Formats: sequence, structure tokens, C-alpha cells
Amino acid sequence: MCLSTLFVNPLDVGMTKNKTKKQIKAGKAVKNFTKELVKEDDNFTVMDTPSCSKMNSSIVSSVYLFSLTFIILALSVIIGFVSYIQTYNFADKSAERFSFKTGDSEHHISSQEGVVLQENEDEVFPSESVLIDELPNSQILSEKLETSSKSMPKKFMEHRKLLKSYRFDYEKAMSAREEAMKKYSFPYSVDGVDKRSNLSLEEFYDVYDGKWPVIITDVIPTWPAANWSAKTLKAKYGEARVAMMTYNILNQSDYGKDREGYSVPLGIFLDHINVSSHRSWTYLQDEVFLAQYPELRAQVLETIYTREDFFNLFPKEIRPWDCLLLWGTSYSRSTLHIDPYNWTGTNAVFSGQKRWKLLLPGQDGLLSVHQDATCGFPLECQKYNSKYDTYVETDQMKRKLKKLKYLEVDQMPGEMLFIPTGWFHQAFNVVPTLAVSGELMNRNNYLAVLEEIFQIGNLPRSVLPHDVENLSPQELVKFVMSKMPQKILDHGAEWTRNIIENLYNPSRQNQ
Ligand SMILES: O=C(O)CCC(=O)C(=O)O
Repeated sequence: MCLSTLFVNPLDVGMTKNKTKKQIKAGKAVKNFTKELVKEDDNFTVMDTPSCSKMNSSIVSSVYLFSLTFIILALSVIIGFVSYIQTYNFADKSAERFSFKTGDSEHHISSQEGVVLQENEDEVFPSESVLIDELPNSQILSEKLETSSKSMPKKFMEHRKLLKSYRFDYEKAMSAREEAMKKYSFPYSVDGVDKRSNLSLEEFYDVYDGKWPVIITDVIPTWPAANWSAKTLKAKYGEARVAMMTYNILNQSDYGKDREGYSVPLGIFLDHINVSSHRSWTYLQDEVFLAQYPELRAQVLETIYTREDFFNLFPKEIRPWDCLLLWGTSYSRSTLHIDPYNWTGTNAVFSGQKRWKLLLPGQDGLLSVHQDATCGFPLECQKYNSKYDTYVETDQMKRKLKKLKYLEVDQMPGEMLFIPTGWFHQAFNVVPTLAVSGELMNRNNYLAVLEEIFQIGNLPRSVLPHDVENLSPQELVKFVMSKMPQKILDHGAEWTRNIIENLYNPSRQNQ
């Protein structure tokens, strides 16, 4: 019991009011650590209480003295521990075991196998992070970008809106879509998601990109990654660490709160892939894994639809990483959200089945979006997460869904989904599902993305030239990036280094 009391203090250290992000993370790590120790202490107390009651007073005083010495020793250990995790952000729970729950099962993992990343964090870790390394083909992409800009108009009057506040005009985009549809002979769905093959880039830009979701069926089958399986990946990368989240939903209002992040070997995650329930599941959501294994990353190919990507013009320190590995048990699901920076999201399914709800823009008022949440990237942005889980089967949710306008679609292996800027979306893995997601900043959404970057205060709009309309989209993006404060770039580089060094290198050393 006294040990429990003792271990309360470090938790308070991490939870003081004006905490920095680093401190918050350190605080959470301490909380995890504390929880484990308290658990152990509870066991100790339960087992020893009966014999305690039989102790005589001399034994009691020696025990008291012994306890006092122990407390002092323990305090020094804790102080040392706190300074360690404040330096590194995340605690390596090197001398402990921990467990996670899926469904009714509890899985115990030794310290050699897993590391707690975070607990009850709003954002999946280390989702949407960036890496220091250049994209292997970024040079080639930039050249293609220059070529494609030749057909663009000379003046870009829309750029002027960025001087004050740019707002994506969805109605205008929809009118343009309707007009463009007349050019083509396809029987477009107006209340669903078209599945297309042989789609020209022109039709993609005219009818879908930035306007309406679309599933492309004929690109992924040509990717080597389409052949990834649990068996082959486990054989080669079973020891490699991945970021995994566990979710245990107790009721609707708990959605997203009761989750914990772990770094575990891929093999351990896969051993539990068939254990889940509607209220409890695990989800491998790792932005960095593929970047660390270039031979795997190279198996995820570019498509004609993703070639133009202005994120390649971002300094490498703050460029959002572009290939999030997603491997979920049945019932696993994302939050209902709009993507960071309001980018266009891509999602390629290799195996399994992913069910989507894609909400038409303009319904934010119905979604109870978390206020003031930030994405926590090196280049900060607003996070748009709804508190609702549209896959929870309550009467309240059924009523809510009746009011919402949304498309629903099942995405099958070999299919790639494009989610336009401004569309809230939630994915639900019907069966264990392996996918990668990415992002796009292109001719149809670059102003929305830049607006997010200005709005959160990464740099002031006053850096923009008064004749901003004379810059082409690419020139505008490059210009804004050239004004990015050095401290933001440094922070981005440091943040990424910390993640890789502290969480992923241990697995490599073991190989
Ligand atoms: O597949 C998922 O879980 C959702 C992915 C997603 O929405 C995203 O990457 O933004």
C-alpha cells in the first residue's frame, strides 16, 4: 500500500498544468510505468496482509526502518527514471512485463517483446510522422511536376484568398464535376462510389479528385506489395518492431479514449490477429515501418493519379511520410476524421475487406468534432476528429446516421480508394485487413493544405508576396516552404530521429 502511495508523485510531475508536449508524453510514460508497479504492489499487499496482522511491535519498527530506507532508495530510482524519460520522451520498460486485452483474452508480453508507446493518446502513434530520408524518387517526381505545370494558366487569382483566409468551395467543385461528367460516357453513381479501371488522368482530375471518392481497381494488382501475406512478412520481419494500438471500448462516450500504443515485434502482433471483438481490437498503424525497410517500401508503387504530389516540394524534415502501414484485426477501425492538412487520402488494400463511411462535406456541425486538437506533427496542423464511432450499434448512432449524408462502400483486395479533401471518413476492417494509406497535395487541393499550415500558425501569412497570383501552384508551395522557420525544420528532424532511435532501432539490433 505504501509503495502505491509513493509512486503517485512521478505521475503528478508529468501532469502539471503548463506542460510541454515532451512533458505530456513523459507523463504518460510515467503513468504506464506507475500502473505496472502499482499492479505489482497490489499483488504484494494482497498476499502479505494476513501475516502483517500477526506482527509484534519490534518487528513492526524494524519493518518501519526498513521501509523508510526502501522509500528513500525507491525515490532516487524514480527521480532517475523521470529524468531518463524526459530526455527520451518514451520509456523503454526494460525490466517489466505488460499485457494488453483483445476481446476476453489478456496477452502478456515480456519486456524483450514489447514497449509501451503511449496511453489514451488522441492520435495514433507514430501516425503521419515524417522521416529524415528523402523519398528515393523525389527528384524524378519534381521533374514531372515541372512538366505538368506548363499547361496551367498564367495568373492564379484563387491564390489571393490565401492572403486572408482560403475556404475550399465544395459547391463550386461539385458544379465543375457535374459539368465535366457530360464530357464522358460513364454512368456515374450519385449516391455511391464508382469502381473504375482504365480511368484517364484527365477524367480523374475532372470528375473525382477533390470532389468525389473513387476506387481504382487496376493499379494495385501490378504492385509487388499486392502479394504480401502474414506468412511471408512474419518469416522475414517477424522480429521487427511495429507500432500497434489496442482499443477497448466500454461505451459510446469512451470511443477513442481507452486505447494504448505499443511497440511490438510484428510476429507478436500477427500471433493475435484473429483475436478481437466489436468492442476490443488491435490495429497495427505504423507510419515509419516501411520507411525503415526500403526493400518493402519499393514494392508500393506510384500510380498516374499519385504522381503529382506537392508534398515532395516540402523540406525533408517536415514532409509528411507517405506510406502508413495498416493491419487490423476484424472489427478494428479508424476514428471518424478528416485527414491532416486536409489532404487527399489514398488507401490501398492488399488483403481482407475494408468498409468505409465517407461523409459529404458541410456536415461538421453534426459530428461533434474535438475542438483545439492538434495533430502533433513536426509541422503542426489542426486535427479534425469526430467523437462518434459510426460502427457502434447504438440507437443514438442509428438516429445520427439517418441525419447524415454519406456513401458506404466495401473495398476489396487490389482496390485503391481516393478520399477527397474535406470528406470525413471512417474505415472498418470486416476481417483482418492489410493496407497502406498515403496522401496527396496536388492541383485540386494545394490551397486547402496551405491554408491549414497558415491557420495553425507555423508561419504568418505576411510572408506571402502581394502579387501571389503570379506564382504557379508549384512556385507558391516552394515559396511558402522556403519561408519556413529554421526552428520548425530542426524540431521536425529531432522529433523524427527520436522516434526511430528510441522505438525502432532496438529491433534492428536484435536481428
Ligand atoms: O484504413 C484505415 O484504418 C483508415 C485510414 C485513414 O483513414 C487514413 O489513413 O487517414
